Amino acid sequence: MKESNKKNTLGRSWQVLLWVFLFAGFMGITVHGKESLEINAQMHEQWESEGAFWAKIAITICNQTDAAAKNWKIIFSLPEGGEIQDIWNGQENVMEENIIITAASYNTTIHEGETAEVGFIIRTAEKMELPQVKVTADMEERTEENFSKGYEEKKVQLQNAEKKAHSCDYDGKGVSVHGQLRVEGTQLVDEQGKPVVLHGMSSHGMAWYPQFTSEHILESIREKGANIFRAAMYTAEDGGYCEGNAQEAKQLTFDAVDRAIALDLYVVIDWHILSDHTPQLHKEEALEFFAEASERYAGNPAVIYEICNEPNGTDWGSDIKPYAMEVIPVIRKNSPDAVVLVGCNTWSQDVDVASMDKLDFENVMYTFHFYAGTHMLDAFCGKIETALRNGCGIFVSEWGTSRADGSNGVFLEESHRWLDYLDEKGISWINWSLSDKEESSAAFLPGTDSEGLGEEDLSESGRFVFDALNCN
Ligand code: IDC
Repeated sequence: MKESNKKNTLGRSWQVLLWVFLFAGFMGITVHGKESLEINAQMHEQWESEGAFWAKIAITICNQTDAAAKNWKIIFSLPEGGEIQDIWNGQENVMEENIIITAASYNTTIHEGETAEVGFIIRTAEKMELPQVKVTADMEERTEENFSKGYEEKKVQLQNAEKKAHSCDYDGKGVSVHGQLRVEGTQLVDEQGKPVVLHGMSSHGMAWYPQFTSEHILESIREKGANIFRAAMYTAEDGGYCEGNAQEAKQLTFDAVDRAIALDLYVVIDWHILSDHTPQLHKEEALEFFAEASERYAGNPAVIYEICNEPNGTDWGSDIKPYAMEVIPVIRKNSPDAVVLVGCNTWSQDVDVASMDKLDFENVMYTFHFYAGTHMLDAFCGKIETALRNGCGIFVSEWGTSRADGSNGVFLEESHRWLDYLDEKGISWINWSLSDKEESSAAFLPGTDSEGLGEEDLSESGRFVFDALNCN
């Protein structure tokens, strides 16, 4: 894996049209010294597959001026036969031998102190270096109104934008470093009280794809930067815990949890309700299961309990909350410090509803689930923000790059926007799923040998998500 990092500082002028030339090198033109439009281009990863070279490139434009930059364009050329395979936050146009990337519908203007990030995957016949890149933008004319904000105020905005664009609090470290987690305000924090963000992968149904929860697979995700694994134990579907398979389902789950603990990963034990709609339906089994699980893992800082995956067609106040109020004390009796995740109605989307009638327990987080092809960020982030405002910590214990049926897509641009948003909010996430099922949300291609896993076995979703596990 190779990383090159080229940064250029360029001046701006107050002409309506500003041309900025960026070369992969350290060229800078300073016009006004203290204010600039800054471009950062990085080649994150390069790999060889299908007889070609692939590279993931990310370009960030930071507008550090005090005017809006509009209609930006990124222009570069690729060696013969080279092409863009996938792009997010921008659109590709080909003009003779030039590739011109223009804005997506939602980021044509980069306001003062803000950034635009574009990412793409290129495929070339030969191994390549970061191409020379030229960027153009139209700068908004300065008016009294947009100039009146003080430079100091701008500077703080710029520093924040810079932080957002180039850093990430996530460090991928595991239980031996972070220890017992707890919830402070709405933020998950570690034993030292430092905010912590977990990224990881969920199993598919433990009864159906246990081979993708092997030591080898868990080690592979850890190597990619994961620090959490979720064992999804279906309750109602065929092979589910409440369908006459309690012993087998439990054993598969505990075995996987043990492997994750041995690898220093945090691990979520997920009571995966789905077609059973309300957690009340199998409450007795849940109480028994969580009593046993919390006794087995009593005091183990790695273990997090998710007590109902996705209630649907039910009600928070009359069904889910009362269920949580019975299950949480059962867990806390054995494992008083354990973090507990609670699902909400509408497949764990109605965190806003739950936040208006909160649970009266410490160290509880509410789960929000999304599938990037179905649940658009703009339409759903309001629910998260309401919940946060009401003091509820949010944990994305399941999300997919596909549509909500686990298939179609993948929707990488939308996924990217979601992950940026979660990073910004310091929200942990777990992706669905570790399996080779013929559905686009699966991280592996059909027929993958779980013991001989290689980069070529990753599906489009797998490639995207495994890369995002480690967001540096
Ligand atoms: C899906 C699986 C699919 C399986 C189906 C029903 O991907 O192979 O046939 O469940 O068992 C969820 C659920 C999760 C779903 C997933 C994708 O938590 O169980 O898995 N999804 O549909 N919520 C929204 C989407």
